[in-house]
Amino acid sequence: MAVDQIKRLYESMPAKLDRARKRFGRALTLSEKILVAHADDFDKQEWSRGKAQLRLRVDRVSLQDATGQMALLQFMQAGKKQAAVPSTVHCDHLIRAQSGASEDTKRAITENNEVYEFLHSASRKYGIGFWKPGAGIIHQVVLENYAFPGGLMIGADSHTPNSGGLGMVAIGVGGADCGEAMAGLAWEVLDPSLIGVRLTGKLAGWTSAKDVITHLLGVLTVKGGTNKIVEYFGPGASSISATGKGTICNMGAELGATTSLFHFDERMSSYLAATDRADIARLAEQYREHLVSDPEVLADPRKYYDEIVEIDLSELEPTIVGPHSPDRARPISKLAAEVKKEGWPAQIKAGLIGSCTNSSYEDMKRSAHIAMQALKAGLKAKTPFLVTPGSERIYQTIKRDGIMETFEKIGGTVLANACGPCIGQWKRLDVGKDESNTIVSSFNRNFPGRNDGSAATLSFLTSPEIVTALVFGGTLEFDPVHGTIPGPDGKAFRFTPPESEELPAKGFAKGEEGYEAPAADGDAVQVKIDPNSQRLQLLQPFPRWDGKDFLELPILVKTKGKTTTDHISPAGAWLLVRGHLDKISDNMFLGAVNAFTGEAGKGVNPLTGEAGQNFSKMARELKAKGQGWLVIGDENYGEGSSREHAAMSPRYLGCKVVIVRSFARIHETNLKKQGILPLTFAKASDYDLFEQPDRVSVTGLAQLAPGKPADVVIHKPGGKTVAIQCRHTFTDEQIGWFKAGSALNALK
Ligand code: MIC
Ligand code: SF4
Repeated sequence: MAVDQIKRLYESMPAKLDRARKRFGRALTLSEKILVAHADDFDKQEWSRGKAQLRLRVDRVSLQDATGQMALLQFMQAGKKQAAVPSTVHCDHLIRAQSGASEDTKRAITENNEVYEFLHSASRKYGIGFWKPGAGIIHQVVLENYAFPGGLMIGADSHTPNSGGLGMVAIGVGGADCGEAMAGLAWEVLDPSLIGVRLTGKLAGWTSAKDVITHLLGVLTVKGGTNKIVEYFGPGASSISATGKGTICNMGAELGATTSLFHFDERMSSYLAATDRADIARLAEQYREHLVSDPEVLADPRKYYDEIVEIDLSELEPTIVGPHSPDRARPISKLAAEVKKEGWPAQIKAGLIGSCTNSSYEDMKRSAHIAMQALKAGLKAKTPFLVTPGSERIYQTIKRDGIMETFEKIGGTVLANACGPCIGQWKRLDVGKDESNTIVSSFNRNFPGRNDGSAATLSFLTSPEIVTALVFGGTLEFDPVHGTIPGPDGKAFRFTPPESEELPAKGFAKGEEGYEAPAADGDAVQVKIDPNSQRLQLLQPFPRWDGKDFLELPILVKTKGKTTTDHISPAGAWLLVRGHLDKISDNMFLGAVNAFTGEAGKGVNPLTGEAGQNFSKMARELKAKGQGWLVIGDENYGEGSSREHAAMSPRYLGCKVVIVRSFARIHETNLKKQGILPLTFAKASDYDLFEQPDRVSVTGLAQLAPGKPADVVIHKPGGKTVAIQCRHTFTDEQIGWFKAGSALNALK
């Protein structure tokens, strides 16, 4: 965003915030200031945390190449000439990690040519900035170029909150939300509750930003942040670099939080200046009082936040989380005992650092500091070590400063500036399929099957410096903070804590940054989609609701336990067809654990009674017969990625209703947007009432109204029925989406 637009926003803030202070009758938190400053119509807007639906005007939209395909296809259906707000597309998710940066990027460009051509031509046409493959991971590139204090951004990726590290409200959403904002509509979100995290003490020694968030995940769990903003403040905050703050906000997505952010401070200023934005830093300094909470809030936070968590950074220990869930946290010193108790394989098969969460200069330098110590002591890495830099700037800078050489000396491979192994784009040949094994990374996600497609891989997440040290221990039983490993001379070797400056002393080195501006005349550009494409398919509108109740629907799947969007619509090889709804729908529920059988990806065919059948295949059979179906789900259903394929595929294959114990925010909205009815049990234990042969009706749909429970009847095989009540969170407008068949239909 141009600096004069930011200036206009800042200039408008004092008056808007004063109005809000008057109306609310109190001082404001930073989150509220940013939301208020972006209200579509402050006076008409109702403000009530956890209740009101906010209509906001966003400053930016960011898209990546996997979810961005659907976002753009939906935007194109709106028939606009240009994106109404500054937007960018980042090609990062489709590069497969195999042999190192340069070959992997070349291969990706050949393999994904069609998709890149589509994204490129659409970007040129609609006034969208285009970041080429290899330019970097969306969140790192956005942090380096676009994020700014006090801004509001949405992005079609759940880790969009990374920009909270620069004091921005940055929210992950589905592609439909992005398409609508780009079409010029106000963007809606539930007025979030606020968690205040008060930081005292100082980060020092081994402890890093990653430990703040992995620790907090242990405290709040993966659903603790749902429909909440996590706002960090307190004297400890200034001991964390801007990129460290980015790490914390990025991984706040794992809390299920709407977003996370820090108050503006001098660490943000230095980062802005180091990334060629000294003008924005100066402007933010000038408007500082509006880019932090009011003094009354800081003096008595409990009065202003719905929850308060206190973290003393000086007491915090390096933390490691996993396997299989990012909230399974413990200090590294307690890991060895747990590994023994649980019988997890202690040997580490791979160590990976980088990703959008942890690939700052500071992260790389601290990791290299550990690697250097080991090199000096003559130690050898015991496991493969993979590094994914977040951007071309980071890559060029670590190359110039000898950091890359250090990683290569310990046998590490520097991969492309892309998501790679973090999203399952990792061609791994060292372990057999279904072979139980352990990996450690500095990434943010560790759901089963996430990195290498194998649910038998146990993935642990921790800071990059701890990952680097573990690579030399080769086992989870090694605690790099307190323990020793044998050196080549037989003597015990102990690492000293990692050290690094936060920003490169010589500034960031720049290579070919990989940005391409949109065409001057968009009208002259044609969007390239081959009608015979195997990768892209133009969207057909979903059918309108026929006005009838849903009667006696079969249960396609009742999922048990964690059902992330990775379980509903896996990534990895399926990324190839993210722009082709029909083809990607073959992956539907491949990872979901069937509550009736315990099997993943398979169920009993409601038409034939046959067991062990693929969900997508069964759904297609039902669809061919004109028979709708429903899904029963567990807690925090749809956690994780923002991919709306997890809602579009079920919708496309005939799903009418999803009833769960609870939803993750983005997925619930995605279901609504695509015309599916998301319900939650009024009584969580009602989940247990559903059995495989049951049929389920949802009645009174014509009277569907905000706040009014929905009536659900379970029909048992003998003719017995059980009536239960379910809740929904539809607003009037959203009921309109349901009736129209999708939000997009309602728009037209
Ligand atoms: C992720 O980290 O899960 C992803 C891959 O970045 C997703 C987006 C996607 O599925 O393309 C996300 O976080 O939203
Ligand atoms: Fe990419 Fe992983 Fe970040 Fe998602 S979490 S944007 S897959 S690096």
